[in-house]
Amino acid sequence: MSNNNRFSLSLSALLFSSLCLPLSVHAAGLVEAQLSAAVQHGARFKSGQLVVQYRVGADTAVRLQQAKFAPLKSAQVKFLKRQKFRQDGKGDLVLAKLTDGANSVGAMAAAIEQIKQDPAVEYAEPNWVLHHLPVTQPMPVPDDEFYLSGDLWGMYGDMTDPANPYGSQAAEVWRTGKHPTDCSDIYVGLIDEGIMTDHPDLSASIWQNTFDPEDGIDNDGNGFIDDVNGWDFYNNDNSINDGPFVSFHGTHIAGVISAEGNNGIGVAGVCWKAKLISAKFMDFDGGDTVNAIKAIDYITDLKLRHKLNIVATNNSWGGGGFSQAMIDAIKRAEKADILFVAAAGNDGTDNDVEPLYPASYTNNNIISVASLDQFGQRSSFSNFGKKSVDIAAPGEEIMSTIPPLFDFGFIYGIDSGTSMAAPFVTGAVAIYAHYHPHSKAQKIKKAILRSAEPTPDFESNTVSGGRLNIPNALRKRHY
Ligand SMILES: [Ca+2]
Ligand SMILES: [Ca+2]
Ligand SMILES: [Ca+2]
Ligand SMILES: [Ca+2]
Repeated sequence: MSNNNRFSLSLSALLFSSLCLPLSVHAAGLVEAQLSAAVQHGARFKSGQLVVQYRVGADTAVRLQQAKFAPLKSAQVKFLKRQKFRQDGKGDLVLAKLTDGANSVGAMAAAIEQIKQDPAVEYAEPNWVLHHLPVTQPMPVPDDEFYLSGDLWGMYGDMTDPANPYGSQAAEVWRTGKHPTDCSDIYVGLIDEGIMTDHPDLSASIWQNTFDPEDGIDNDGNGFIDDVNGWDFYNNDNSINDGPFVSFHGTHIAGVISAEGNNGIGVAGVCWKAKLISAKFMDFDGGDTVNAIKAIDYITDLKLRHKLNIVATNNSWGGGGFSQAMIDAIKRAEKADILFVAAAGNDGTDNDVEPLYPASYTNNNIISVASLDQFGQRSSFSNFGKKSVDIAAPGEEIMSTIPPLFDFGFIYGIDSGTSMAAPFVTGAVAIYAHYHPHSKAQKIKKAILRSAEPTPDFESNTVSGGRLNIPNALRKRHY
């Protein structure tokens, strides 16, 4: 050892001794001061419980029996670790429960001091109360009936109860409670059939156009008189809720995106109460390209005209031939920073070989979505495409909101198709925008695709190679 080292050692020894209080004088006060400081910082100890460490070789049992040291006299004692079973060269460790209690800091300090007077005691300390360390309190599991019953597999994650690793994991986001799961700051265009606007699980999610109240005048000058919830391009009127037979598909999709969660009824969508703007262009027999383009442009214009925070449109439809006019409309949406989420199609075929429009157009704002089932496999009906289908999402046996058909009265039902997979991604876009305000469309798309969970059935036949994982998309850095 060099002189320098010796010098520094003796210096630190000097510093140490000068910083320590003379124990004989201040010991009792010191223990109390330490306990007080801890308690002032929020620490709590179990009333009357002391953890006592005896020195090696101490005859603990005899000492406890003799109870020479007052606080232990009538204590119940439990051996936590016996010396003979220890490898660390220490004596017995016991938990003493003082029957006459020691619930104040003063009483606890006094008990510790008395016990420490026994030369066989190495140390004594309180049994501190410990707790887990969440960032915020976790949110309770949503109380929606079909969430609890196990029917909403598409919303579940690995860690939820009920669980499904192939679900979108949306419920893991709700569970964190990190952000309020109220997406009413986010707007989504539903380019589809109409929506049952008075459905109890959807009424909070239907957009109310404050710029054009119902008064027979086109107050906001967008060319549509009283478009209070959207516009019906099929019938060219302002009613988007034209009965169950022309709202089934649209209502089901609406529920997946933003049905109200934790309201005690029915289902929960990915992004609760995100505002749905209806651009109805289909009836039960479908629609056409011209009305689809009008619907796309209607949503784009609303964003530009009113600065509504419209982040995506959901497009669970397709067919027909190539249309440059539609590509141009989707491009106009892209310029307004609106993602265009599209169902990949239900023919079980390769979109790279046989394109399905609009999902197969090459616009950068399109996210084309395939369907997976609750066992993580590609639905047999789902289209795929290494270059032209982006990601998979739950699309089989999806429980959601429906309008009551015939006289059955059910307002929840199961449906399957890439039509049902697309709204999971649309919901994911919405919840991303809710968590990360002002994110650009391309950033959101990248986050969703790059965080896809690798899934064998989609590895070689989608762009991302996997399935939607919403918490991953929210969490990771994707650049
Ligand atoms: Ca209007
Ligand atoms: Ca009006
Ligand atoms: Ca109508
Ligand atoms: Ca609900």
